[in-house]
Amino acid sequence: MSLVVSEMKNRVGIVTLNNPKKLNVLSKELVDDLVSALDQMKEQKALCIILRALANSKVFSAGHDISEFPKSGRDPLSYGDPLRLVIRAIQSSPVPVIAMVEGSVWGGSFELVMSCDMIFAADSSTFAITPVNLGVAYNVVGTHNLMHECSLHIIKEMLFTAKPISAERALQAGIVNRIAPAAELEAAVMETAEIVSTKAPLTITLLKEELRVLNEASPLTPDEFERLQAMRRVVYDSDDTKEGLASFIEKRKPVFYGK
Ligand code: YXS
Repeated sequence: MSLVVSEMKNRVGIVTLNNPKKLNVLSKELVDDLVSALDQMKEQKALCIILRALANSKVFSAGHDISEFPKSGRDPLSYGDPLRLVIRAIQSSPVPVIAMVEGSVWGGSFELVMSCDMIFAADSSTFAITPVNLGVAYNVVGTHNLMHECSLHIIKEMLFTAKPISAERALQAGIVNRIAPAAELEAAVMETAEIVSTKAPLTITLLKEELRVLNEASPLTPDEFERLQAMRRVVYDSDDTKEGLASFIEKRKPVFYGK
């Protein structure tokens, strides 16, 4: 049974994360189903896509499936890994993807909703990005994706504390487009999605791709990239990474020693 449910309403595609038992963790299995659902939407010529969880979800997604992290010594977020695949699938979708957020958003699923073209959130939702809780060597493209969407100070606060921020703060920070009471959220998102689906699709696809390419343009030299990769290797090879992942599994607070 697919961990993602999709349906079409007129020319709007609705893709629902449907693994509440596992808090919609971005496991390889769920990501494979999510990428297939996005491909299906393309075949069915959806003109706008809504990405959501089940109604009244307490947790939108608990982020990367921690049990799928490599034990150690391997890049946990390399180009072909599930989180990277699904982020690129959303960014390269030819039509706008609107994240409709209810519940708490954690870790890689924060980057997932940030990679969407718009974010509409229930006023009770929260957002957290948590590599510092686990000692994860977040990857360069992922960090680049996060820094565009709001002020560096806000994203540094979120990254360095791993503390969730409220929907209200996310709205003030320009992270989300709109917040609404959960009961009114679906109607607000559908209204926008339906408007988008009546506009010139070729122009929308062109604008989305122009904005993606311009947004991602960065004067990063190959030498600088490799220097950052070397820094990442020190992290993902570290005892701290092992401690972060073990502490989560053992349900205790991690103790990091910076090595
Ligand atoms: O004890 P059991 O076997 O029932 O399992 C528990 C949790 O271990 C499990 N679980 C997860 N398993 C794998 N990957 C996860 N991300 C994950 N999150 C939770 O689900 C079962 C129920 O969890 P529990 O008891 O904590 O539920 P709760 O309702 O009390 O709390 C829900 C959460 C989401 C607030 C809590 O589970 C939580 O804080 N989860 C971790 C959220 C998180 O830090 N995610 C980031 C994952 S790493 C990632 O996405 C990025 C790579 S990064 O690290 O860089 O941000």
